[in-house]
Amino acid sequence: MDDKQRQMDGVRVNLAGTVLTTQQGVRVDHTDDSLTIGERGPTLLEDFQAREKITHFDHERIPERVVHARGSGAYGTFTPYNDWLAEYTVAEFLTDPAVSTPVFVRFSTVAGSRGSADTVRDVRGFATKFYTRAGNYDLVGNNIPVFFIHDGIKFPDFVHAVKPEPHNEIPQAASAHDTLWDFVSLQPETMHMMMWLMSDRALPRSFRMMQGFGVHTFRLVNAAGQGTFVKFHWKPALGVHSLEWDEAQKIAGKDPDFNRRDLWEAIETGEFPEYELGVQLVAEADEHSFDVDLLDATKIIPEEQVPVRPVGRMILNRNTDNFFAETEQVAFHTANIVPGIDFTNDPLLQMRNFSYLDTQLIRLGGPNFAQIPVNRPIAEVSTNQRDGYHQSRVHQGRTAYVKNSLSGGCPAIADERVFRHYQERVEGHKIRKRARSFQDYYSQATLFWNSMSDWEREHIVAAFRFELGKVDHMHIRQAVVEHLTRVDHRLAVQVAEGVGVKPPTEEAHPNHGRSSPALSQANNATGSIRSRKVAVLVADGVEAGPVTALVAELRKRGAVPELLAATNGAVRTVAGGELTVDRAMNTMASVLYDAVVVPGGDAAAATLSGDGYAMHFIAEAIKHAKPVAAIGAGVGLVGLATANVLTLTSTDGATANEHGVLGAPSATTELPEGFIDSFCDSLAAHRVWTRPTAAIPA
Ligand code: HDE
Repeated sequence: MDDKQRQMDGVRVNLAGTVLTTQQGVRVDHTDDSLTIGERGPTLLEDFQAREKITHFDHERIPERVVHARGSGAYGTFTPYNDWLAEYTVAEFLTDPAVSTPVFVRFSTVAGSRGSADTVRDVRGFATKFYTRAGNYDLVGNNIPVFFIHDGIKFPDFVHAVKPEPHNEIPQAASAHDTLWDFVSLQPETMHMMMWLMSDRALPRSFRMMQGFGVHTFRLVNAAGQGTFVKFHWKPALGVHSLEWDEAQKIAGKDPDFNRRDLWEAIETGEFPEYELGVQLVAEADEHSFDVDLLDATKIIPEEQVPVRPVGRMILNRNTDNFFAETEQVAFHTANIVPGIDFTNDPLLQMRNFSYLDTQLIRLGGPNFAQIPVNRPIAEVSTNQRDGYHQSRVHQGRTAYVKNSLSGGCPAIADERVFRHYQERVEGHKIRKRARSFQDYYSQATLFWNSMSDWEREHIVAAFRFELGKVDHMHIRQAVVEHLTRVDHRLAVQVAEGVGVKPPTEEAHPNHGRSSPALSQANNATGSIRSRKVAVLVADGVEAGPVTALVAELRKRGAVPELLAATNGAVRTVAGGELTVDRAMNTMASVLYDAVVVPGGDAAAATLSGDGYAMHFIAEAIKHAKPVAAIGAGVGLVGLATANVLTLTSTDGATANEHGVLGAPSATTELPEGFIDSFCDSLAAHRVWTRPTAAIPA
């Protein structure tokens, strides 16, 4: 049991073995009918039981978050690897490997409302509450390292633009509409972030397969009071992987809880999500040695310039007991910091330090939200703050002020392990003006574009075409293209051609040619197939030998194969045995899997070839660039499913063909050597993004 669990123990309620009562503890014997006069008479006001129940029900909802309303949370621990960071910070939770700090993490989308789908094109929130022994520290980050704007005063404008349009509340959780792109076209500091948003980073395959970033430059402070600039990074142990856009849209219908379910199931099955915390450090003396301003949250420091140094590991190992009590009521605040960490003058961060506390007051209904179990520090809390809505502490004694003589001077002012603000000399005129050093809007958008692999670029172009193609006003499409030409001329021309506006004629702003390979997802895979879901399509007459071997080996390596057939139950094998079906095909879809296996057996293949759902299942997996393995008669099915648009099968049985489809047509009793390894390699690489899928109907 970790510290946080222990601390929550007094408030957990388990109704097993209890009897039903009212809120006042009065036992009740009849809850199905309200109190009336006679069988058909009016309901009585004195029915306190019904009134209490209905009143409570009427008040069950609290306002959803203005942004990041849709979220999923889990508990875990963070442990530093060693103490190397102690030179830079006094924060024990980052420097003492003997201390495992409990955490609560909430992942979220930004634009959609609480019930919206998980797989929309959006930034993902990655907010971590560290319950440290020195108080709570909240690292409230995103899965994209930069932001749309650089001054917090623009945030309401941005959010109003991206949210559903006010006259008709359309579209839900989508950026492909006029107001967002109107905003973008008039606020070019958004360009870097928009490149990320149009990339696959906005479509994570799993919360367990995305990076996290603190975004702002923060400050570490050591025992001598010296400051060092710091950028925080989370790197997922499973590598960075994304969905395909068509797939993401379909999942939004087939399983709107796709990412939430993935997180929940991973933890339930002991496949604990893991992330490494890393830091980029910049000495104060080097603050001005970059070609961007470190206080500008629309910029990164390329990892090639300042390496990300590993600090420790976070493991999420416990699901919540109650979504509302924990995930909904968790209150993050950028100003929840502990000794050893401090702010910088980043104007976005400064405004957040106001906003998060303010928002909790209205959302959680008063100033005592830190007493809600999920928000309670494990550090001792001893304040003179009193009363207010939902006060649940019973303070004893007659003083609520310092200094005092009546309570022995308690709580006393500590003189060690206290938070001391970093001392920074600041001088200047009071002005309302954009910093000159913030006015480079394009160079890092270009850096991002230059760092992408070919397939990532294709996806970005397709995303711009999709999004702008949904914008009704042609002048907005044109204006965005004019900004894009300052990012990269070829990109702008391709987008313009796709959305029917005038392509920019000349390259007035030559591409600077610099890149940062660390930004490409192609360089962020880890070779693991753990928890990847593989659909195995079966029917009566399946050749069991080879597929059983494949399934067993996939399980052994940590993947999750599932057998799907037209109906639940079992299918008969050629040899007269049975294979248990995990799921009926009509309850699932290929978009919910990472790969598909089509086993052999003539009768099974014949049945599946006549099942439109099965054929669509295969075709769609091919369309979405997923690894596909076909065995024996299954090989023919793959060709059939895709109307032979591509040459899809190789015949040697051990290596995937150029389109990443693995076929072993003559394997009846056992698989060719190397088949399983090839399939696993392909699964670890996640997708065969080079497969030409455009012509495949699905
Ligand atoms: Fe937030 N943001 N934000 N934000 N944000 C909120 O706080 C806000 C910004 C982020 O899982 C709200 O409790 C302003 C950047 C996450 O509960 C609100 C500005 C980044 C979460 C708010 C920003 C974020 C929030 C809504 C511009 C990435 C979800 C409810 C100055 C580094 C936390 C709430 C959770 C939530 C305001 C900018 C990330 C309204 C004013 C930059 C992950 O307070």
